[in-house]
Amino acid sequence: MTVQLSDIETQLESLSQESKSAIATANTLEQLEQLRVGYLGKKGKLSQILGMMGKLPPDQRPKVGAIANTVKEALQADLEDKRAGLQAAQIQAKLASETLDVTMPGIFRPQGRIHPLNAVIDRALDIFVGLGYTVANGPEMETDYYNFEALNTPPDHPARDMQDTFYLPGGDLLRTQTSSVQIRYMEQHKPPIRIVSPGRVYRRDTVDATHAAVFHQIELLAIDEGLTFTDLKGTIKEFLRQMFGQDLPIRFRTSYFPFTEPSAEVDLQWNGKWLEVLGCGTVDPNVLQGVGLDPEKYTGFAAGFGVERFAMVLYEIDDIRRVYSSDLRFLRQF
Ligand code: 2NL
Repeated sequence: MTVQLSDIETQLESLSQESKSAIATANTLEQLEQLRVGYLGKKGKLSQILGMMGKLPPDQRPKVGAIANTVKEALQADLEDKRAGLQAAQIQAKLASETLDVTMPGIFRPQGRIHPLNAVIDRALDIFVGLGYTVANGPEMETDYYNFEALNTPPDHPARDMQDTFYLPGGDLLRTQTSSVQIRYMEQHKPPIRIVSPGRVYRRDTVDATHAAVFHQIELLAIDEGLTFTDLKGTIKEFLRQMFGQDLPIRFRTSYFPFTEPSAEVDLQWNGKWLEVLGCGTVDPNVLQGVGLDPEKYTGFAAGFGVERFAMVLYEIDDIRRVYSSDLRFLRQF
């Protein structure tokens, strides 16, 4: 079979046409590479056509060679143009997909928040730590000794009544105050002592708007040589000033606790009314003696207050039961 020059020319022409439109419609770099192999590869269409050149008379070969070269160069140029175009488009698409629109509205994420009781505890502890106090914790289940006896509370004291205290089978009880923690601390540490004890306490109160059977108390205790009632007054005044964010009028009223002598209750003027906010006093010598401290050498002061009461005053909460309701409509207000 003979090969005509015009046949090869026609084939080269149609290869040129066909490749142009094929390259134009390629959508990906992978497709383009397949086209390159198909046209320009070792077994590609161009090679196949050139293979027929050997069957031409020698004088006709240079002309075909020249045309083939032109077709090849045009093909390479088209492939390169398309490759550059596809690559640019790929980068554009990547950039577009990764664009961050900083003006878009944010996504709402419901946030947890600090419970009002914890907010009061955190604030109070921060203030006392700022005054040099250490936080001390202890058990909620106590013996009669740590809850009452070591606190100079006689066996016939009404606080020991079954009506007021949760007794456990076996004679232990749920602590009615965190003073028990402070007795334990004094047994383990030498003065100077400055501690603050937050925690849950238990009373057999009838639950109403201002009483709960389980509530929270913070007590502070300072023991050192030469501490006076004046130190207590200054400490309480500074604590209340920081707690309420302003210097409110306060007054100390004589009171009685088995574990302090003298004892006082502190009132604070708030929205035109006197509110009782804490109890305090000079540590009774019997309490010091009980933990092995010489009352002739050491003196101390102590105070205690209810966290719920502070929360109710600070956040204007009308019913203590709301504080434990876990009602999000209530808790979200703080
Ligand atoms: C209140 C106020 C108070 C204390 C707690 C205390 C602790 C030790 C020694 C002496 Cl270890 N006192 N704590 C003192 C005064 C008041 O709490 O109204 N309690 C019934």
